[in-house]
Amino acid sequence: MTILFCSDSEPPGPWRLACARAFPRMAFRTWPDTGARDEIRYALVWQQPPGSLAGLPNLKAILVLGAGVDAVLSDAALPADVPVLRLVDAGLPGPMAEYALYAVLHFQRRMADYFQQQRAALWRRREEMLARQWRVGVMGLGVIGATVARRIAAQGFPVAGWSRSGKSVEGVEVHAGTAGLDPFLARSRVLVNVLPLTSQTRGILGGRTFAAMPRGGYVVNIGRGAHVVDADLIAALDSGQLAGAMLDVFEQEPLPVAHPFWRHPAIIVTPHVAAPTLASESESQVVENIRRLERGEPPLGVVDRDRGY
Ligand code: NDP
Ligand code: OXD
Repeated sequence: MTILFCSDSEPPGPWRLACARAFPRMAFRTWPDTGARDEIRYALVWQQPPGSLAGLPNLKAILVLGAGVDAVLSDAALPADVPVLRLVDAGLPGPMAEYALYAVLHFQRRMADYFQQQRAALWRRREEMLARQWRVGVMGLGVIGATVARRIAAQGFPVAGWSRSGKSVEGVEVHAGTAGLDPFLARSRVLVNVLPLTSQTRGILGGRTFAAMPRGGYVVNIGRGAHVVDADLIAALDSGQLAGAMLDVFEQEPLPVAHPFWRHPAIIVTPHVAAPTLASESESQVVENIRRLERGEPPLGVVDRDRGY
């Protein structure tokens, strides 16, 4: 019985150790060194090479080493009848909330202006608004989005959230579905995106959304790069409809050197670091899922492939 590690970007070392500890009788292989393909029962994947999961006749589950499954599901050769399991929580919500809170405070406390003033040795106080006057909107109220919304609300910001179902989150004003989007955007001075990337959410951070926000708003994207229509974001910043953006994820990663986001004065770029997956935080969930499957029990974090998340 073999566990296959398939990733174009992550090192296998920590997962090799975790699997050796939990499943000493299973072999651990790293793609493309698959060994006998009919021995492979489980695939641990993150940005797998396209086609790498095809032709594995006894594969029982695809365990994604992250919360977002868009890259895995976009593989045309993904076996149709094998369950895809994602990480749920696994230490990700806390760091995501810290990143989002930092972004909100950075904008609210006018830090970009003060960084610039310091370079000119300029002592000048800027008008500031209290947290309670600074409305934040969180798109996506899942395991991560709900934590992001609660943490920002706990600092005194009025927070609203938007999701498909409109499930409630304590201390957060909730809006749901297509009908709830415009009222949600109209009240959100800062928009924090924590949606999964699906056919419904691709390009959601585009001109229409920015125009529905209050003038001079801010965007924080920690979902996926393809949520943003890059040209629309630059146009909204250049026209003053938006005042700033902090972006952690990009349609192409690493962000190409020539991309205009790197040099735009109102954009802060970080290299997909809001919440890296740490084996120490997530291995127990991966191990538990393999154990469940070995015992014939239902696994956790099953992705609904039709919904795309
Ligand atoms: P969940 O699946 O738990 O939550 C997804 C949320 O989005 C749910 O509230 C869901 O609504 C909502 N949603 C999905 N589709 C729509 C839609 N069409 N309209 C409105 N709401 C929608 O995901 P997680 O919270 O675990 O993760 C969210 C995303 O964060 C990941 O998919 C990944 O892309 C990103 N991420 C980024 C990281 C980084 O380092 N930058 C790290 C980790 C994750 P409902 O509740 O009704 O189902
Ligand atoms: C994830 C990520 O989806 O790291 O877990 O982006």
